[in-house]
Amino acid sequence: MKFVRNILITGGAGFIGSHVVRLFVNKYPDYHIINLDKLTYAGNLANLEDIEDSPNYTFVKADICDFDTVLNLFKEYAIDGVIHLAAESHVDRSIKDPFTFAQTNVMGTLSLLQAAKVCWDDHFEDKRFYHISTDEVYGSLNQEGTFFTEKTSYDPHSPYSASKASSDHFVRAFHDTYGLPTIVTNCSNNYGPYQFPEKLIPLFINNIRHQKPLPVYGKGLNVRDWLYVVDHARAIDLIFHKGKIAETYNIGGFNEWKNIDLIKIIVKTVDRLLGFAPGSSERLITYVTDRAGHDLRYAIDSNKLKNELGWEPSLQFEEGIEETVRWYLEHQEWMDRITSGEYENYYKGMYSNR
Ligand code: NAD
Ligand code: TDX
Repeated sequence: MKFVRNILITGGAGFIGSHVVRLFVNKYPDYHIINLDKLTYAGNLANLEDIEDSPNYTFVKADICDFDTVLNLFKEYAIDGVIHLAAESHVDRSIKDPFTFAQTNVMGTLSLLQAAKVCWDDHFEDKRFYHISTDEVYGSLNQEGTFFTEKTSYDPHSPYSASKASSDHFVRAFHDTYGLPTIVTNCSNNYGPYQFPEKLIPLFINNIRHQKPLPVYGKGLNVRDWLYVVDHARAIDLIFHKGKIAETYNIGGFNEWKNIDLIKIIVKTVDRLLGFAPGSSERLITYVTDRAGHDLRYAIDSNKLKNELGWEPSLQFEEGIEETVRWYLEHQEWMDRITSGEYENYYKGMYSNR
């Protein structure tokens, strides 16, 4: 079959990537979606079982840092668009092992940029290199009522955010130096189905289910802006098609929560759905040593995206959390499969140091 576009999505077996792959495969049957993923501990093909046999979908297991393989892929599939999500994504891991973060997030991004540049060979019409990044590159907001805008200076504090900031700079440099048609978006914290249970929301849902301690870093007063992952995928679709080359767009939910308040909502919801006495699992809350360099507050101003492209989150937070908790409780097998083996050892190791 001849496809009208051949799109390389990296990191498609991860949390956000799997939602983006699913959306594109289902919505655009005339696009060929090539999912390039190394399947690290965070990549899981079970996230894509519902679309894996689609005629417009191809999975390739490879490392984005392997330049020759990436270049061959660009040529073999005549790639004309890239949506780049592959990354090491967990801040706590970056504190323990910064090298892997620099390697994948910086060198891997550079390898993709260079492959696009070489393969597209200055024929940039109808081409697009879209890099997915994070609000964490902007640092921390210490004053209430202030927001990160697209003009906020970068001020990353963790090895994770430093590596993402570096990759963002490389992407913009490839536009400014070679004219590569790039777009960057910086998004706030995502939540929803298929998130690896090292991240706050799925970790806490799972721990409440098993009546295990809920490790709250510091005093639980750090603030994050939460966005339902399907709304992020919708924004990516819109920006990939309608965003302006060389622009940056912030994506967020205008939905700030102090960790401890969010945790109490999760406790209430899980307790209700599992038939525990309401709020009884609050006794599992355990304050632990704070994360090193823990940013106090993130809050995104996504008005540019709203005003220029008409995007807004579709789901209210209460609905999103209810749906998310239900999903994890109904997908215990998925959770059990990925919380065994390597992850179990890592998790034990993390807390033995505290
Ligand atoms: P994730 O950790 O769930 O998934 C990352 C995926 O990348 C996995 O499938 C993994 O196998 C793959 N990968 C890792 N290293 C690779 C390599 N060297 N080569 C090929 N594939 C590799 O991450 P996520 O939470 O879905 O985040 C996806 C992207 O979105 C990342 O770039 C992240 O920085 C960004 N982001 C995430 C959030 C969030 O809240 N999760 C918010 C804003 C931005
Ligand atoms: O056990 C925990 N206890 C706790 O108090 C964990 C895992 C987290 N936390 C706190 C730290 C943060 O303030 O909860 C907040 C959220 O933590 P994470 O889920 O680890 O997310 P965060 O560090 O905010 O980063 C996430 O959002 C931005 C993603 O992991 C990044 O990939 C994304 O760029």
